Amino acid sequence: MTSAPSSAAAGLPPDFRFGTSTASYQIEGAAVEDGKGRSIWDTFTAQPGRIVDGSTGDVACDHYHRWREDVELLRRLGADGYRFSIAWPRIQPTGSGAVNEAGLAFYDRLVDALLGAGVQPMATLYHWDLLQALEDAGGWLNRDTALRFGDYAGVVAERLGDRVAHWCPVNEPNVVTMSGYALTELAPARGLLFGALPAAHHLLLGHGLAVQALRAHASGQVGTATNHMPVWPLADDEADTTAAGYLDLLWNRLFADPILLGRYPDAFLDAMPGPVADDLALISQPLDFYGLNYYNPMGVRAAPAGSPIPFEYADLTGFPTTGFGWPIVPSGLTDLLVDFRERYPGMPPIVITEGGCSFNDGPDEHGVVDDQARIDYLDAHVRAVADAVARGVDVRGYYCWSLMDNFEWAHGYTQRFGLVHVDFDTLVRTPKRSFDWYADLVRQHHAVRP
Ligand code: GCO
Repeated sequence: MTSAPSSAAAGLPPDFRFGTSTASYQIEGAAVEDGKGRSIWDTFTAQPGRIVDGSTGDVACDHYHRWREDVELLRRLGADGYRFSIAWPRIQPTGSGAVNEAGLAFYDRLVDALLGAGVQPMATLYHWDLLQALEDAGGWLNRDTALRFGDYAGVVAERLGDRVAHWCPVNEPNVVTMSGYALTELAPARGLLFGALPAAHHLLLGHGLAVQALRAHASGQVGTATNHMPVWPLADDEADTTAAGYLDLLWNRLFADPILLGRYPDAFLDAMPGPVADDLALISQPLDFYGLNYYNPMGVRAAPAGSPIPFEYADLTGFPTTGFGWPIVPSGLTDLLVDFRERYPGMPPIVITEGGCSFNDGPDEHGVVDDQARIDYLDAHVRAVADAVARGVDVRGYYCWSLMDNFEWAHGYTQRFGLVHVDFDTLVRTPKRSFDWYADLVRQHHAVRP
């Protein structure tokens, strides 16, 4: 049995929640089952060259059929909470109008099973799997998509609002905007550069409309799940520092300021479409928590003269890295949390709604997955949260990405983030040593509760 170092959670508040996160397209499979509509990820993964290993989420972890087994894993883990996402295409197969009862019933059963296992459900309403029918009408560039999203949120809230403990309306609106609409790494791969900015506004408007619907029909806490990174200049010179300031505005402030301050950074205000002032009143409705996904800091350098955008992503050096090549910088999380508290004094409590690492360890000859690197990553980052708490930041939870290995978007099944190993040929689940470590951590933390 792997015993967690008791100091890992030392200093965290007694009611601090430990959980894990997943997302519908990344784990469910059942891509065309029970009336589900076509999503932009069904389209994107069918296009040659989009996914590094040519795979799709058609089967993924087959969670749609194996959800009882996965809930049992969560019960064994002893997690306080489980963050999953609801596939809009299962609820409204055309993106509006008629509701698909089979889709709602799936999540109804899942929520009841989680509660039965003593796990608090945290539901994300949008984790990137937009209806293709809505994308064909402009997707998040079209204000109507935000309005449809608000309607969808109301449908889900009416059905699950009495039992879901925490809600995250939109997962990472910044990643959707930057990687899906400005660039072409993720679906729908529009490559619009600054032409993508209206999508940012409509994703945030969708967040606001969903908050309104949840407040009307649900009893749980409402928050966010935005990816935030400290942006570090590669060189300590004016050019790279200016580039870092610009990317910090674009990646972090453009999405946090509207929600937490009710305004856009001046540099972007004129780029936003529609009745922005009215929209910002919706977008900045009070929240019960601010969900923040942290993996690592981001390096940046100034772009060459004449480039369409004034910065270039750049790999940070001098740090250990994950199997994905991402730098491992726990102090970056502490700094980010302290910075948020200082920038947004009146902000609600923070929950780390995603944090984790990719290491591709598999079962050894004894069937043991010895992923010590993941244990070290999680230990260091839980301690980094405790450091931020010691410096006065109100952090209420840490949700490890991910419960199980799953479909890692454009990287297919080549990157493993799970506490549980999945054999994608047999779909057999094998809890890794990090699963046992995390279970011990949770048990030890529960033991200190009054
Ligand atoms: C994200 C997404 C997850 C990813 C995870 C690892 O943060 O990009 O929410 O779906 O799989 O972060 O990249």
